[in-house]
Amino acid sequence: MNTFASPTDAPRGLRSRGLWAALTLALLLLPGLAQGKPPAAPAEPELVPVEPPPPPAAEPVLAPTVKVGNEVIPHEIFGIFVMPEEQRAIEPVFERPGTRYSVAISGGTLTEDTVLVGDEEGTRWVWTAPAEPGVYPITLTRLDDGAEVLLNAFVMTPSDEILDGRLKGFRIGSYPAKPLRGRSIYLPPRGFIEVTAENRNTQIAPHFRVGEFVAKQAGGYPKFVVLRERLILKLEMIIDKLQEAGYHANSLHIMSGYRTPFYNRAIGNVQYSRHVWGGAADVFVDERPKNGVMDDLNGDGRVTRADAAAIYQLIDQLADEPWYKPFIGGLGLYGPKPGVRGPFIHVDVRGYRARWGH
Ligand SMILES: [Ca+2]
Ligand SMILES: [Zn+2]
Repeated sequence: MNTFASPTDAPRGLRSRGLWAALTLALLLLPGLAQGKPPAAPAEPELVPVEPPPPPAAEPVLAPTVKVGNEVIPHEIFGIFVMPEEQRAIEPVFERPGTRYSVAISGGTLTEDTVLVGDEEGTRWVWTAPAEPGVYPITLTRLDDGAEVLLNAFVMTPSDEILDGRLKGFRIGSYPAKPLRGRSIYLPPRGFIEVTAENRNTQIAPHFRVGEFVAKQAGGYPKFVVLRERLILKLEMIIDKLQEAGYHANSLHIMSGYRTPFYNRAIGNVQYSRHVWGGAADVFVDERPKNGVMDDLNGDGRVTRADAAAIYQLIDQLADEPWYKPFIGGLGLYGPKPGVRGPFIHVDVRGYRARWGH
């Protein structure tokens, strides 16, 4: 029938007339069809040489998953935060036994150990950070296929260099002397990541750069931040889950990441906010359009509290998953303040469940 079909842009009347003529012709030529008999076998299709089908798209080469210290890092680029001369074990995990790797460092020292992975021998490295603060990239390469993990290791500035509440002139303020309910996650940080005009765009995850987490307080570089690796892992996981759920989210806008005690007090926030310990972020999706406020995630034509609730619910639903355990923490829902800001959610990795605003 295709051969009789009119161009689809023909006026409707013309098209139907063409179709009608074709049907009439078919009935005249194929009386068997009109009488309900099976139609004659169609002629052999003409054999034309065909191009061989294209090979299936090559499987993307997945970066090795590595465990660094206590964190499992399923990303090809990530930031780690250590004190001067602190040691961190680096170990490929969930990999085929017998897989071989090489590790390249740009500072500090590296030792290599043989460890048992199941019945097979695997390798574990221990990196000792240099004494001098700065960024020291570490590359782990899987020798079979050349797939790499880049760890941007930040050696932090020790907190004992704070003088009168300032680090190199940047206002930190003072941390509460007593940790909240004696919990160690509320002890003053041991060190601070120095963020400069040169290193602020250093990636600490596929979707995040270190400079995005700097407190929005006055003053130039250098600035300092405190960040927990697990928070960054959680933010990446949230992007994954948003995409799995079908939302258009290739990033999360960090509205507020780290807050110095000085800044946190200035904005009148509670003293024991997880932002002050680098374990919290206030985020929203800002891509369509990129305009500084949350997108219309749920597609109802408006940007409201319901758009933040979409992210909130998605994260809340993960709470019972066994793999989610390391990410347990606080989750807060905030509606828009017209003329001030749009809706957003707060997430943190405090280690125990907290919910508000929903
Ligand atoms: Ca909406
Ligand atoms: Zn927050």
